[in-house]
Amino acid sequence: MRTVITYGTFDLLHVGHVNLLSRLRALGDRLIVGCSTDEFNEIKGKRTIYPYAQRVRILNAVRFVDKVIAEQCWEQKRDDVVREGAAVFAIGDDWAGRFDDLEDVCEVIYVPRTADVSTTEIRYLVNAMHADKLSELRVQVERLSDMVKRF
Ligand code: C2G
Repeated sequence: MRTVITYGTFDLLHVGHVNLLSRLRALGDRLIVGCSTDEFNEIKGKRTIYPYAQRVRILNAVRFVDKVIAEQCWEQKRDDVVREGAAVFAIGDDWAGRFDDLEDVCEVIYVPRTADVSTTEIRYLVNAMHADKLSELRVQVERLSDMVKRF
């Protein structure tokens, strides 16, 4: 049983995350995901839309994921790798080089990120759509109030 382990926030799960989870699962027979807790995201300086419990539930629904654990700090990876008997630590190549120190306990692999998709971008697009809707509503309210004034 070849276990692969990875870590991340996985907020607003999107195709970049699914591509990564699929690729990592294919590296072994079992994929464990360390999902960043809300408290750890504060340390990472990341704001999330979905709270930790929802992000865990969504990850558990992904067929490539076999087990989800809490990621509470940067330093837990080594202990997790040993406890879970992980043969591979893998993560997107935006982290290339950052976790090479784990090479004495497991293989370290950085896989290419999926281009042109990110949680940040999705949040921006949703906000922009919301802003368009708001300005449309504002125009309609102004038209209505003009009509009311005329009667
Ligand atoms: N990812 C990807 N392609 C994207 C977006 C994300 O392959 N378009 C990958 C990232 O490289 C990462 C995983 O999906 O491997 C999760 O990404 P995030 O939720 O942004 O997690 P991150 O903030 O990178 O947290 O200790 C490690 C950190 O917890 C990683």
